[in-house]
Amino acid sequence: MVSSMIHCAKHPSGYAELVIDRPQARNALCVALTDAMAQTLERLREDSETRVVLLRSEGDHFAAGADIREMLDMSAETARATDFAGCCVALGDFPKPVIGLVQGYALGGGCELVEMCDIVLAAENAVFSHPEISLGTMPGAGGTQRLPRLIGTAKAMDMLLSGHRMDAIEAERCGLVSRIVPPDRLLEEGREYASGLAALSGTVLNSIKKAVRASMEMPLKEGLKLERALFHQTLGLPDRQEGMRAFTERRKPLFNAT
Ligand code: CO8
Repeated sequence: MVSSMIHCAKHPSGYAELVIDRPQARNALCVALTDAMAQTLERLREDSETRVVLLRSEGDHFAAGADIREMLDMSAETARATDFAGCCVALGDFPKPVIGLVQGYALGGGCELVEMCDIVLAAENAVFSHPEISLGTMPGAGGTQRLPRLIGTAKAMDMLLSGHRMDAIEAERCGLVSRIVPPDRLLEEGREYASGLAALSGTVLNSIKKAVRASMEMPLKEGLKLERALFHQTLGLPDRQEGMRAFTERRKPLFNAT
């Protein structure tokens, strides 16, 4: 059953808006919420009408991390048995582009969700931090693995070991954020961005995402091989024919027609 803490609305232009809605607890990521998010993402993964996901939160803050009250008495055995934090794989492995909109705090598990997004639009008041160390724990949904790949070891160590809070400007400068926007423009800019991407070829968007993600894991030679294979594949796509034909006919291409 999908929880009321997660909403999903499909937009006719081809993107889905996935909303974390638990502002009274600063969008803390309790298990019911992350399970619902995983279930929704599984659906969107298979949904041919959804080419892009826009992930955002209600309220003044993106997400204050895992639910500390829920974790208070959790034993290591329970965490292992329930694969606690494993549900975030659904976002980390999502094959279509994900745009994250961040306002206010993105802390701990909230910052890890941001690290799983492909494009991050941050409001000027966004703050990113990994305070797990101050609670006597550590990231469990990819923070120690994705963050250094995104911003480099020096900056990642600074955040992860000390809990250093990064503002939007620092986060953009070091590569955690794609663009900074005024808080009152965040949603509009996000929707425009999502509509723009959704009008492009879904198949090719996914191939680009796959190739860029592979660059974080593969040696250069293997990554280049993968890129070439995916590039060659695009030559057989109706979308590629449409894109190039539209260019020669001086009109706007109409992608995703098949
Ligand atoms: N968990 C549970 N409840 C929370 C959390 C949280 N992480 N954050 C805020 N809340 C609750 C508060 O308990 C409070 O509830 P109530 O009104 O019932 O007392 C309500 O939200 C409002 O909180 P504040 O009064 O503290 O609100 P402020 O606006 O003053 O402060 C902050 C907002 C700065 C976000 C502050 O609440 C805070 O520091 N929260 C904790 C942040 C944190 O330490 N996060 C790390 C958690 S550990 C983690 O994320 C490990 C990740 C592991 C994998 C994750 C898989 C999903």
